[in-house]
This record gives sequence, C-alpha cells and structure tokens, in this order.
Amino acid sequence: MTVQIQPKKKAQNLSSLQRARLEYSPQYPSILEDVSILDFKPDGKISLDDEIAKIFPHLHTGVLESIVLGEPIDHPLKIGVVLSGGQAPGGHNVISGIFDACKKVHPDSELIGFLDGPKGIIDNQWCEITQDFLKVFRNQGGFDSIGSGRVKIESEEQLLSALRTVQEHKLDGLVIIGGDDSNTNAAFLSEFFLEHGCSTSVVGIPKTIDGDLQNQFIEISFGFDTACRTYSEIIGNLERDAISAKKYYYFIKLMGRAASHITLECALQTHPNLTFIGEELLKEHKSLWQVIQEIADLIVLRKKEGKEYGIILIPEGIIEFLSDVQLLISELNVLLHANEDLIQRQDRIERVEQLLSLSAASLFSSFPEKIQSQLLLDRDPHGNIQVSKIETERLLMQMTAKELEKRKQEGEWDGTFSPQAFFCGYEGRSALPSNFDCNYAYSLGRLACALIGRKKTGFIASILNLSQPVLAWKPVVVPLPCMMHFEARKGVMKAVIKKTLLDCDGKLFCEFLKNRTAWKLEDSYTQPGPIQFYGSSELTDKPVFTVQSKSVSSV
Ligand code: FBP
Repeated sequence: MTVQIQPKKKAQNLSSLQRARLEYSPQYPSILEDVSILDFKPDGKISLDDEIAKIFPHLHTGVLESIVLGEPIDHPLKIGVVLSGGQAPGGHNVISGIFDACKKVHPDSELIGFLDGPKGIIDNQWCEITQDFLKVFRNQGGFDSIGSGRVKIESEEQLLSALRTVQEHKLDGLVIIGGDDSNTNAAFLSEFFLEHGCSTSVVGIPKTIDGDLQNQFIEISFGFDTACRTYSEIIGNLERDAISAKKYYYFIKLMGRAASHITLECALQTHPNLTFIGEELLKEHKSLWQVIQEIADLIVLRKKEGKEYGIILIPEGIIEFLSDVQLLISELNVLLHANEDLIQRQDRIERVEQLLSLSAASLFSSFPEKIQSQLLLDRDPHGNIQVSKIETERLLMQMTAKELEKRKQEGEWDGTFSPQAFFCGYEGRSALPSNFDCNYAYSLGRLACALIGRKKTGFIASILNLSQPVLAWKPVVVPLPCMMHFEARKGVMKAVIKKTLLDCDGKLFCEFLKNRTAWKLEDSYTQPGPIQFYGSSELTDKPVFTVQSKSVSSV
C-alpha cells in the first residue's frame, strides 16, 4: 500500500526561515562525494563478547572495516528507510543524504520511506521519496516526512513480516535511523535476513537527542547539538528574566531519559545556580530527601545575599538515580509486570500502597496524587519507565516548599518562595537542525548508502573527528554487535547496545565541578541566544561542548 504526502500543500505553510533553510547545502567529508567508488576492507579484529558473537552466527561481527576506493558501482540501488523512536533534529537530512547519494550512484536508484516507524515495515506501509517530496523537508526539524514510532520488530511473526516486506520491494538495503534500542533491533534484523537467505542489507544510523548512544566509535548521535542549543536558549532567557524580576525560582527539567548529558551541556552553556546530575547522585547514593535539603540550603543561602530567585536544572531521569526512589520504582516495575490489571483499577493507588514494602510505601504515600499516578503509567515498549511523563520538577517544587515552611517555623528562614516549573522537552526534539546537525545527519545518510552499495549488513554508520571542520571528519563503519552487552530487560537478560551514562570523571564534568560552587551565589548567568544559521562560522558551525571535548583542545 502506498500513502502519499502532499509536498505542495506543505510548502504553503513554511516560514521565511524555513524556506531559507531549504536552500542550505549541507557539507560532508569529500570522501563521501561519490559513494559509488567507496568499498570496505577488513582492517583488524575488534573486541567482542563471545556470548554476543554466538547470537549473530551469520554476521561478520568481530572485524573492523576501513573505507577504501574500489571499482564504481554502476547499477541502480533500491533502498528503504525508517525513522524509529523519538524525534531528533536532522532526521530529514539523513533521508536526503541517502537520496542524493543513491541518485548519484545511478539515476534510476529508488528510495522508499516506511511510514510511522518500524510498524510501517511490518505492515508494509510506505511512500516513495522523490526529489519533489524532499523539497520541503531538507534541513527541516521533526520527523513528519515519513513519521516515526516505537513499535519493535521483535517477535518471529514481526520479523517474518519485515522479511516479506523487504523481499516484496526487492530492497538492496534498509536504513534504520534510531537510538540504542532501534539499532539493537537493526542488528537482530540483519542476522534474521541473512539466516533466511535474504540479501537486503540492514544499516543503522545513530539518532537521539539524549546523547547516550556514544562510545569509542560514536562521538555523539545526531540531534543532541540542536536539542542542547534549543534548551540553552530557553534557560539563558529564564536566567535573564530571573535577575530582572528577582522573584522567581525556575525549576527546569531537561529531557534525556536516564542520562544527564543534556543537563550537563546546558549547565556549561548557561551557568545556573544549581544543577543535579543523575549519575553523580547515584555515585554518592543520594536520596530524594538529600536533594530537597540541597535545594532548600541554596534558597536559604541566597536569601542571606538578598536574592530570592534562581535557576535549578533537573535531568529528566533524576528519580531513577535516587536510592529511595530507585527502590520504589523497581518494586513498582515488578508489581506492574505481575499484575497487569492493576493500572486499570479505580483503587490502584491504595492497592499499590498495600503491596509495596514499608519503606517504598511510605515514600509513595508522601507524593502528591498526580505524581503517584504518573509513576504507575505503563512502561514503554522497551520496558523503560516514561520519565518524560513524570512531573519531577513539580514534585521537587512542592517538597521544597514543605521543607522551607518547616525551616520558617524553626526560625531558620523568613523569605518568600515563588517557584515556576518548566520542562525543556519535546520542542528540542523537532527544532530546525543546527548547521552541525544538518551536515552530520546528511553525511551519515551518504555513508549508509555506501554500505548498502557494497552489500554490507549489520553495521552502523558513524563519523569521528566531529569537533574539527567538516572536511576533516572521518567516516567509519562499525559492526553493531560489538557495541552490545547483556542487560536485564523486563527481568530477562538480553543482548542490547550499551547506553552510555555520563562519566563523572570525564573532562566536561570536571570543568563543571570547577565552577559550580561559584555559580550558586554569584549570578554568572550566560545567555547563548537562538541557534545561528548565518554569519561567522564561529557562531554557526562550532558544535556544543560535549562534541568539542572529544578533541584535544576543548571547552
Ligand atoms: P529516543 O530514545 O527514541 O531517541 O527518544 C528520546 C526521548 O526524547 C527521551 O529524551 C524522552 O524521555 C522520550 O524520548 C520521550 O518519549 P515519548 O516521545 O514516547 O514521549
């Protein structure tokens, strides 16, 4: 079944800036100019867990491949592409990169997009991607060209449907643009295709704003740069508002799931008064009570300086790192897994309180009812608690207010506490991509096409040296299984791509440590302003600190 999107209608609603961005020509390393002559040759062994290798008997898992020049490919390619999971700025550029590269290989090459995520592959819902179609999506944010979704291709039945789809279309390759879980699925899909004698290559592309898909082969996923810049603009503006009005405490929660990469980057960009880093709280076994004490201490201290305003950054996944809440969440996960009807019950909150251990129940009962209900929400298809749906910023605000009231009664504080809650979340995922993300995502698309041209399967396309100018970027291809390890998912050990949490001994975190005490009382606020697309390259093309820190001369 074919579904058509109407680019002409879409074009009528583009703003002047969106139109100007359509004209932007993404840059890419010169080696990706003509992908028809790119080939890959084995270049040494790569370390791989034996148990993981056994799961992928058909894939060439333990060999690193380097890019070399080969005989040109002179036949058309037919490629399918799918966007998987949450939006990340640059997705449309990956698609444009694949399109332009495959058309250059041969003008009769074809690209089709599977609609609304991996479900589109299972149900064979697709649309043809043409030059005309792409005209309104180049360098634009969002994933609305072909849509995305979180359905996994996991069961034997789903895998067989996917196999039928790629065989029906006679695809040379399928590009999966996704995060750690989607790329894990890409590895299993490529193994399944090989096992069933299907020659369609499966290639992964690292996408997610969260920054947790990074390792020795992936410096950052596309989308992180734009999301951090979007949030930093908002935080910088709120800081300016705070020192102007001098009456509000802004509690700002930042997207990023468990990892605090986004929060740390935004803190370095904006210098807030207090920033929590989930990984540090975990390392120090901090509890929710200790976090509240830290916020209240800051407010008391700043009042002594005559300041009744401030900026507090909270990573989206903070509650998963707090020792007491961790215990509660793990008990809730077990309860929800074992009693599927629990969430539907009218008396679910009372029932949960009865089933929890004493300490978990007492913490759960101390939460406002809204937070209790949010903690009981269904887990996502990968078994993750949906942290973006839990209003942690409001929970911290309410608990801080209670603590301050107590301190007031004890004569320790006599101020006014006016908090405001913000969630920097979905808007960063679909912002107009920065030049960095436009260039990076487009280059990844071109590289994916090169892999498919040479029938390479089970690889992720990546680019190193990203802190340098684009011409010095270094495209690399990496077998997906070598990024995997075993992890408990819904109580069962599964081979998955390892998420990378923030390194509390890393360069960036140390930079933050050097400054955070001064930022508490001094208002060292920095206002980065909106993403710049035009002007000096210092303003337009330099990536965020997280990416810069990967090079020798950093922050
Ligand atoms: P991906 O891992 O798919 O890239 O999604 C990331 C993310 O934006 C998280 O930062 C956030 O917690 C989550 O998606 C929100 O999910 P949903 O879109 O289902 O509300």
